[in-house]
Formats: sequence, C-alpha cells, structure tokens
Amino acid sequence: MSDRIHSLSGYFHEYQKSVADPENFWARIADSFHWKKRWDKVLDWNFDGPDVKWFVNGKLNITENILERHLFIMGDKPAIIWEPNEPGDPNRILTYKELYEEVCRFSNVLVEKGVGKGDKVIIYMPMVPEAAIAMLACARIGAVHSVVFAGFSSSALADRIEDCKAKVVLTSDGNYRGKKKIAVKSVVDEALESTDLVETMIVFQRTGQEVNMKAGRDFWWHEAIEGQSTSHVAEEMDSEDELFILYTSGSTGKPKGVVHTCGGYMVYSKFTFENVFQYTPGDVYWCTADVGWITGHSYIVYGPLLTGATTIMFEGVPTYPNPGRFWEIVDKYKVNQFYTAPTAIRALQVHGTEPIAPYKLDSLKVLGSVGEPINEEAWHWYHTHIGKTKCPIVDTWWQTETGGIMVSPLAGITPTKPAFATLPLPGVQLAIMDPDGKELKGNSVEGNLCIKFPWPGMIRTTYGDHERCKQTYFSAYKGMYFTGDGVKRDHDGYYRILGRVDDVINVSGHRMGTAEVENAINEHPLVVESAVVGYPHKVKGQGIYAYVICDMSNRTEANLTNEIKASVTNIIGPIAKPDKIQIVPGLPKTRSGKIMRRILRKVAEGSMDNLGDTSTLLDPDVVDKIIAGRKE
Ligand code: 7RM
Repeated sequence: MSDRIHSLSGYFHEYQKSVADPENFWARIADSFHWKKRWDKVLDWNFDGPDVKWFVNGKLNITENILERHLFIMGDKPAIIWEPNEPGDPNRILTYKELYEEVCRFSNVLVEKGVGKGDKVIIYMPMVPEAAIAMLACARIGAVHSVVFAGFSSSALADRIEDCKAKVVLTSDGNYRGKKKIAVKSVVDEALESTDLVETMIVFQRTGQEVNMKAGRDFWWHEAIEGQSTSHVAEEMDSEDELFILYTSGSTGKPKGVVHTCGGYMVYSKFTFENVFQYTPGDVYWCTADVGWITGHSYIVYGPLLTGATTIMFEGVPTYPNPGRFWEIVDKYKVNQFYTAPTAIRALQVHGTEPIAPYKLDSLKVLGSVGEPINEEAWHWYHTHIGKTKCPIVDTWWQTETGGIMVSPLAGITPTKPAFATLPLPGVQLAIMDPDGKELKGNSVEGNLCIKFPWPGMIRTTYGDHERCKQTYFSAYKGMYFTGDGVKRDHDGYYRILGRVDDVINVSGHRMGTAEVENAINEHPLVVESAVVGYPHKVKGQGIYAYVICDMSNRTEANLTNEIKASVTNIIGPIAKPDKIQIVPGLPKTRSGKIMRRILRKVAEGSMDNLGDTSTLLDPDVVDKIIAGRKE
C-alpha cells in the first residue's frame, strides 16, 4: 500500500495534519506495515532524557516488511540490480524471491555461528549485494548491524569494534574500485590484532586474492551458506529494539555510534523514500552512495526495499573507466530516479558535457542531491545536462541522526529553487534559533536549525553513552534537537541549508570532525600541536587545511608533510587526509588558551583582509607569520 502524496495541496494538507495530530498521522502511515502485534501507544517522548519511543510495544520484524511482504505479489521482480566495477563484467540481479532466500540462508548461518538477538555485528564490506544481504540477515535474527565504510583504516575499524563490542565481523577478501584492487580482509586482520572481542569472521569472496584464514575464526561466505535452508522464521522484535548502530563524526572526540530502532526507522525510511522520490511501481531507482553511510542504509537498502522498489547497487566510481560511467548505467537499466552527491556532480562537471553526449538519459524522471549544500552552478549543470531541464531536483537535507530525509521537495510537486532544500516533510517541525536561544519566527531569517518535535526515524541514543547524546543534540537549545547546521528561511518560507556551524567539516559529502583529524595528526611523534579547518574546495565542497606546530630539527617540510598525511590515512583512512598542511610557529590563541579557528578559517579560504577582531589574541604577531606561510 502506498502513502504517497500526489499534489502540492495534498502536501500542505498532510503537513498540517502531521503537526495538529502527529500520533494519528503516523499511526495511519504505520498501519500499512505488517506488525506481529500492533502498538499500544504511538508516541512517548521527552527531549530532556532524551527518551523517545515510537509505536510503543509494537512487535515486528523489518525484513518481513521487505521480504515476505513482496514475495508473493512480486517475487520475480528485481529487488537489487548489482552493477560491477568493470563495465564488461557480468552484473547480478536478485529478485525479491532470491533476496528472500539469500537473506534466510545467511540468517541461518549467523544463527549457526551463535549470533542472536542484540548481538553486534560489524559489516566491513564493499558494494556487493552480500552487504545488503548481511544487513538484512542481521535484522532478521535480531542482531544489530554496524556497517563500517570499507575505506576506513584498521585502527578506525578497531575503535568501532571495541565501542560496540562486536563479536562478529562480515567482510570480503578484497574490493574493486576504479583501477584499484583493494585489500579488505587484511585490514580486518590488522584491526583484530588490537582486540580479542571478535570470535567469528565470515569472508565473502570477491576478488579471489590471497588471504589468511584463521582456523576456527574465519569462514568463507560461500562455504557457510552451502546447504543452508532458504527459509527462516524472522525474530519478533520490539519496535524500540535496536536495528543498527552507525558511527558518525561530531565536533569532539571519537565518532559516536548513532542508534536507530526497528519500528520508527522502518516507517520513516519508507515514507520518505516513496514521497520524496515519488517512486511508482515498476520504476528503477539508483542511489550512488556507499552502504557504509546512512544514505546507503536508508536509500539503497531499507527505504527502497520496504517499498518493493528495484534498487541499483554500483560497485565502482563515477570516473572509471571514463566520466560517462554513471550515464551508461542510467541508460543500461533505464533508471527513473537518480540520487547522488554534489561532489560527484562537480567531479563530472570538470569533464564537460562530452562524456554525456553518447547517452539518452531519457528514462530519468527525478534527480536527487544529498550530503552537502549543492552550489547553484552544480545545480544548474545537473538540471540542464543530466535532467535535460525536465527532471525536478530533490535537494534532500538530513543526517545520520535523523535516519531519513527531513527537508526536501517532493519530486514534481514542490516547486524547486536552486540550492534550496525547500520545505520540511510531513511530521518535521523545524525551528530556527538565534544564539541566545530565541526562536526566529516568520520569513527572511537566518540562524541555527533545530527540530522541536520527535519524528519516527530520529536517533534514540549514542551507543554506550546516553549522556553524550543529550549533550550533543539536546542541550544547546532547551527542549529541542540541535542539528549543528546553519539555515536560512527566505521570503517564501523556503529553507536553504548553509552548512555546519560547529567543528564538523564536510569533505566530498563525508562528515569529519576537525578534532578527530587533529588527534590523528598529533599521533605523529614530531607534532606538538595542530588545528584543522575546512576551506572551500571546487570539487570536494570543503578541503582539509591543517596548521601544524612541529619539531623540525631533523626533517624537511616535505618529508614531514608526507609523513603526517600517511599517519592520518593510517589512523582514520584516506578520506581524512589533509589537502594542505602548513607548518606554523604557533597558533592564534586567546589569553584563555582557546584556538581562534575563525582566523584560521579565514586564512585558509584566503580572506585575510577580513580577519575581524584579533585584539584578544595572546600573540597577534603569529597571525602575520601564518599569513606569510599560507598554502595556496
Ligand atoms: C545524509 C547525510 C549530515 C550533514 C548535515 C549537513 C550536510 C546533508 C545536505 C547537507 C546541505 C543538503 N548524513 N548535508 N545533506 N547540507 N544540503 N541537502 O549526509 O550525517 O553524513 O551528514 O551533511 O551539514 O548536518 S551525514
């Protein structure tokens, strides 16, 4: 059954209802799912705890709403179309029936290995259907998956294993991405040297490269599923049982494990998918994200599959073997909805329109954008050259913590404006706050973006540290969830997201804490102190600029810079590698010892004539020295 809104007046009507009577609004949406037992109460909440429960005492299994639900009516319909890295290699298509059978087989494997309800399972896998099968098998048996992007380093992986106390890791031998063949299992092996929590590792064979298998701990995926039954009875889950943990960066400390629960996430991911993309039966949908990020969770796997959609999973990269690869795939599968990040658009824009010319792209109905603000130039390029001016662009604002899209046009329904995420989805009550904690009402205002009422897909806690959840999201503004983003509401009441107002930067749509990068830099033995800021980058959106104080006695600057980059790659992963490193004699600090990042940001972006007040600095001279040594 579909809960799709069909018109702009329908949107306003639903929005109004969702605010006037949220419980009835969401109960009606939730009623179109299969519950093993219906809830007693739709919502129980306070933002002080915070303590939020949706569909209280409802019992369900999310995978029944993906598998059993679609098995009989559309068993032969493609659920997942997998396109490999290499254009000539065979693709794979899994129908809903095949997906059901594969998930059941793997569920049985997990049970046989002693994995049960509440156990944490790390999934460190490339973009292969088995990554989705693994997620769904965990959900089916009640285990809690934590997918770790396979580009993270062994030490980042070890941190996550330790934090959630995982006893199982699912991985692959290797991974193909563009020209590269990447080792995957050996990264896990290295991570497991520093922790003894993991009892079982199951390895999907993708590349056939040589790996070490530790007897009693490591098993091949293809051997493990052999002879397993293709049926499995789904575990009964409480609506508020954990579904997954996904680590995300914040402005302080190590990444936090954002916890999502079964009932609310199920309802929210499907509702937002159907409505934002206006998915209709028979459409082919493609989201280019990686399953290691929330976008992959909600809009490659859960949202589309709950809707009975055909979802494409692409193993490769936009520019291999050439910058026409995305468009070749769009034509090949007659993709109707295409969802990507501004950074990918900008990376392709650089190559001009020639790579697009051979392709028709006439199947496209909807284009989507996610992960970072989309600049107007990229918006127009996307609209003109990919959408041929006929496809609405849905600029979708949301976060790992929100579970699903929060502010976005409904495709073809909400009139769009370049670089505006437009209006909140039904059920989403936004507030723009000034620094003193006053809500800015009316139009033409700018401030910090907060949310004043719960929505089903929202974060429940940060794993193992509820206080941190409260501090990070529910303390800045009383009784509200604070997003960390700045926002403007224009004269039409449309929302434009301005970017982070905290020490989080967004590099190619990947969220990174400046403190996290600094900690990695500081691991280098010759580094005394560092400060990291973002600066505008033509393709990545933001680049990473690091100011580093170090002991230069027996290194050249070039050596040291390379060593620091290597060290960050080792500690976090290549995505956190600074673009620019400037060795500095000191950092601009206030008398109380606080680094004035505002100044460092200005210098990094090149607006030195506009540094603002520097009178509170301990040593104002240091600023001139920093400007003099600035990296172009
Ligand atoms: C989905 C995702 C969240 C942060 C968020 C914003 C930024 C995401 C947009 C956006 C402007 C958008 N989750 N962001 N989408 N900024 N317009 N459409 O990216 O947890 O990884 O990042 O990303 O700053 O707070 S995330």
